[in-house]
Amino acid sequence: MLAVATFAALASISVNAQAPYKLPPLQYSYSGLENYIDTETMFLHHTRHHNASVNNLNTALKSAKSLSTLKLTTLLKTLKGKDTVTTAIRNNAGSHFNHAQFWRNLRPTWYNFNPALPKNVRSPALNNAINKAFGSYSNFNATFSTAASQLFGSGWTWLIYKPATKSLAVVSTPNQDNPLMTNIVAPELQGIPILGIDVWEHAYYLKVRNMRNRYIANWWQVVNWPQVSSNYQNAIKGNLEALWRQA
Ligand code: MN3
Repeated sequence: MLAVATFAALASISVNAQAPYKLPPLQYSYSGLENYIDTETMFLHHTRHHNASVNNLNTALKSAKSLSTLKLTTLLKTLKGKDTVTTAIRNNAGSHFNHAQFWRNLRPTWYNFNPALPKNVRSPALNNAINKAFGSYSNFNATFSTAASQLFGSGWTWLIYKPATKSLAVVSTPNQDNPLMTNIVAPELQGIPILGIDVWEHAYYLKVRNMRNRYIANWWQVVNWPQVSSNYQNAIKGNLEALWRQA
């Protein structure tokens, strides 16, 4: 009996490899993006806002056991329905992916002065894809910034890879929705997110008050292009979990 019970426990652990979720640590200090994104904003955003999403997701998944065994990206793709539990999972699973990728897509500017770290440049493949979709990097930057600036209320603006056309696009999603949510976001907003900006006021209000455009301009200064280039490769390969998880 003991052997059977032990086997069952081990099986259950491997099946439930995804949930409960944990708050992933930042790969730099809370003060690492100072002058662009301030320490207090980073601390509260990570330890309060993102952490609350992780806790709320784990709570909601207790009422949806079959979803707790899915990978987060599979969960986002398959999630369907408007009931209370599904809505809680939608908001918090979206938030968990969105924030986990957001932190990873940023890096301190002092990294640029450390020759041991990769230079903050886009891969040739990503540059080519940006040029093909937008004409130039500056057109892409302007398109993305305008979309982020004009997003009404709270949400995210994304650079997505569209597998159907093998091309990049800029889209915005409300609240904590994510372009992977096949049954929830509109078809034209669907794709694989490789770079997203959080334009909820909690992401910038402490430092720049209502000046979202200043936040967007600051955010560009700390985008981690080697990471976004890697995200692009993983999007092409369909390695969706690699888009948010720590290696
Ligand atoms: Mn946020």
